[in-house]
Amino acid sequence: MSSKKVFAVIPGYNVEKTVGNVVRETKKYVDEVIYVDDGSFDNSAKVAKKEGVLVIKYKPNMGKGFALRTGFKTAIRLGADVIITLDSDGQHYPKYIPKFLKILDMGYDVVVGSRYAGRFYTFPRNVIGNFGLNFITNFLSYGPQNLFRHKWLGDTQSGYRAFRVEALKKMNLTSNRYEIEGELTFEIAKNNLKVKEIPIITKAKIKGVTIMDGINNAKFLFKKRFRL
Ligand SMILES: Nc1nc2c(ncn2[C@@H]2O[C@H](COP(=O)(O)OP(=O)(O)O)[C@@H](O)[C@H]2O)c(=O)[nH]1
Ligand SMILES: [Mg+2]
Repeated sequence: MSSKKVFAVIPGYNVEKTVGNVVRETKKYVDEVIYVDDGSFDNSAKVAKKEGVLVIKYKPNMGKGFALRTGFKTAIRLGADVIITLDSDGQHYPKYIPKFLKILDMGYDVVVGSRYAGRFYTFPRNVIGNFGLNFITNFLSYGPQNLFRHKWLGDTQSGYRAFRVEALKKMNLTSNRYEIEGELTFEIAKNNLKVKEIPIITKAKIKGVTIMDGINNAKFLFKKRFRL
């Protein structure tokens, strides 16, 4: 690891079964772990605290986007140079973190873990909804003119990413729930950030965001794009 201070920001909501393992594994690869919990009604926060990581806990439940934004602010205040986000439900394997850091060090602003290995043109194994949301998010973020310039992202909704703090500071993030994934993609495009996708393997979906989350995500970006 370089001399940069690397933080992981991990949001969680009722994840007591998985969060202990996730933060313990993540700690091996970063300087600080921040677990952000808003109103879980199980023992998630206690489990995370037992692992000796920084826990931010508040009520009521505000959503993943709000939790990430809270975590970003705290990490920046504590002197982070790099922030990695990953999920606490066990879908993301922390063992990829060194790879994210290595690529970031090659001069990128953002590294995105892509579940589709960056192969946008092959139809994803997931549902059509996922493909559609990916398409809409790219369209609204990068514009159609960039489709054939290899700018569109293969996975616009990935929760596993690494950011240089200077890049994150340029972003104007406002969303509270799952729209944050699309909004981060939008801000990566708007600020013309140097982004690299790396292939990641994730654990099979346990719960999954709903179609409604997808529609909300698209609606949010549409409003943001056209300043409605
Ligand atoms: N703090 C916080 N974390 C959340 C909230 N909603 C989801 N998360 C976390 O965000 C990650 C992704 O959420 P999940 O529902 O699994 O989304 P999916 O994997 O895209 O289906 C998980 O680690 C969740 O625990 C929330 O309201 N607050
Ligand atoms: Mg999940």
